[in-house]
Amino acid sequence: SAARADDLPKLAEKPTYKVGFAQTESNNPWRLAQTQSMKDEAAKRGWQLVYTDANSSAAKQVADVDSMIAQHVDVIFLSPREEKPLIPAVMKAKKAGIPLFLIDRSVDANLAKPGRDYVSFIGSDFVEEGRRAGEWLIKATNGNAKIIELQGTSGSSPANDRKKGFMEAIAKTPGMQIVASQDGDFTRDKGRQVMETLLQAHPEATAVFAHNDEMVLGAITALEAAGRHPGKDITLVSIDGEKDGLQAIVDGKLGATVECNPRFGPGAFQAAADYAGGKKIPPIVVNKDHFYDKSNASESLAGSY
Ligand code: GYE
Repeated sequence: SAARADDLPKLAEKPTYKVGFAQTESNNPWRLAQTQSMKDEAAKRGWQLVYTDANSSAAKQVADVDSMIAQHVDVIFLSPREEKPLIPAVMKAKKAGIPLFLIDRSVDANLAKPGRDYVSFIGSDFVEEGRRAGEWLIKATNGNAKIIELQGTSGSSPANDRKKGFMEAIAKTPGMQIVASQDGDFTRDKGRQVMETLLQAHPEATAVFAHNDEMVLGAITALEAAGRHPGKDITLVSIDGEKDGLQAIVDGKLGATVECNPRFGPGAFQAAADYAGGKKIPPIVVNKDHFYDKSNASESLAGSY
């Protein structure tokens, strides 16, 4: 489109590239699998990878992108921790003439647009993931549940959109009620702590919707410590499909998890190569996600992370 030709930085065709990957944190298996996938693909292609880890700080992540710009990387792959604080990073890369791809998480669409301010967003449809979790929970509970929701990092696109999709799914079923909802920052220990507190306030809870597996695993620990029986007297659903999540399904504690695939390397690097070759990159590239429950969790364990 004209917008691309006029506004977006170009990428020359070269035998090899120096690419930046600005990771948000490394405190869970999903993040580690994503980083590994990016490193593996860089090695496979013989491209140089400038890797940074923002250690759960949006401010550090902005500084990390600054340093990539200063190092004149050819391309930046950014997994923005939160939707608004990473806007400056996107805009500075554009101004510096470095094409940037958002991978896995997105930024506020009112403030920066794919195809105009950055090349493309590559990742899952988080609204759809939340919707699928909600639809599964309606079936599993016959449309009657008092739900505790453990939200992902506040201000992040997966937290915002998973909540949105879940709410849409349960909206037309009056028996589905969210009794409490709190930020567990996508981590296992925060999930455990938040669940412990919310359970004391809401012992009547019969279901948990966690925005990722790590938090649901923390919730299972809290529930068991409180004498509850996950999978028996309370129904749990989450998102990701990491190894420990699949194992919790096999163990009968977690009901289901919607896959969110962390293996971005091949698709992200190919998108950059295509972009250099002058191919038109769609502004949004949606990953296909599977779904895990007791019918397939066991056979999926071997390939998980
Ligand atoms: O679900 C979670 C991770 O951004 C989609 O972030 C990703 C989420 C993923 O920490 O486990």
